[in-house]
Amino acid sequence: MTVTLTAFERSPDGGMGLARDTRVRWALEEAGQAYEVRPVSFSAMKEPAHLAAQPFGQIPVYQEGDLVLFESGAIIFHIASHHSGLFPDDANARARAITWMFAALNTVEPPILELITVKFLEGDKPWNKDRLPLVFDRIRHRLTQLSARLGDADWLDGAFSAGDLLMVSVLLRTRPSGILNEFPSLAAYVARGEARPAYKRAFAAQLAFNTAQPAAS
Ligand SMILES: N[C@@H](CCC(=O)N[C@@H](CS)C(=O)NCC(=O)O)C(=O)O
Repeated sequence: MTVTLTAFERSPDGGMGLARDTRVRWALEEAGQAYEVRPVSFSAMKEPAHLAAQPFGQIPVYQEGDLVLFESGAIIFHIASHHSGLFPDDANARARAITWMFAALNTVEPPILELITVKFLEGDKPWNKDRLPLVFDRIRHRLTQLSARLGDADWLDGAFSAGDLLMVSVLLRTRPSGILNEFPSLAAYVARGEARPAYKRAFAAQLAFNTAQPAAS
């Protein structure tokens, strides 16, 4: 069945791979599932047709026949559940991989998103210079804990899983800040994720897509 992924017509990051369609592309590549991409403009994202699929007017949206999904975590859970390679066979190990998916999205990503908000949406606010160091400290705290848990292992719990895919994707969003350089083991963990052939294909595809589109007006 054809899988269609809705992505930014032109990502604001210009193809750095930080928009959330990249993590879904990566999961699809790991799963060996071909997909098509449907571009959506910022204005069309807020129109009823898109809101029917994504109630918050965002990307990504995943379509597979009659099934329409939003939320990158739920989409990757669905892909991992229906293909091999992203969840371990053992039931307990699978439950732990799912735990890491939630940890990536619920515990590690929120302070990273705060940084993006502070930098890009609240940059002109008078309190911005006081808030920025607090947000950096919250990220540092989480990265210290994550780094302690990872230790010198390659992946968070045995073999690479959807938990690592989401954790690496979330950590990549800190790259413009440079904060990952303070955590060499996490930087190496992210580099291992980026070195996976499936990630490379996903990154190249989103880059080609974002650089091929005409500039947004
Ligand atoms: N929790 C959602 C977040 C989706 C999200 O924030 N998407 C961003 C792009 S990465 C977006 O569409 N932003 C535009 C907007 O919110 O108007 C998910 O994981 O899919």
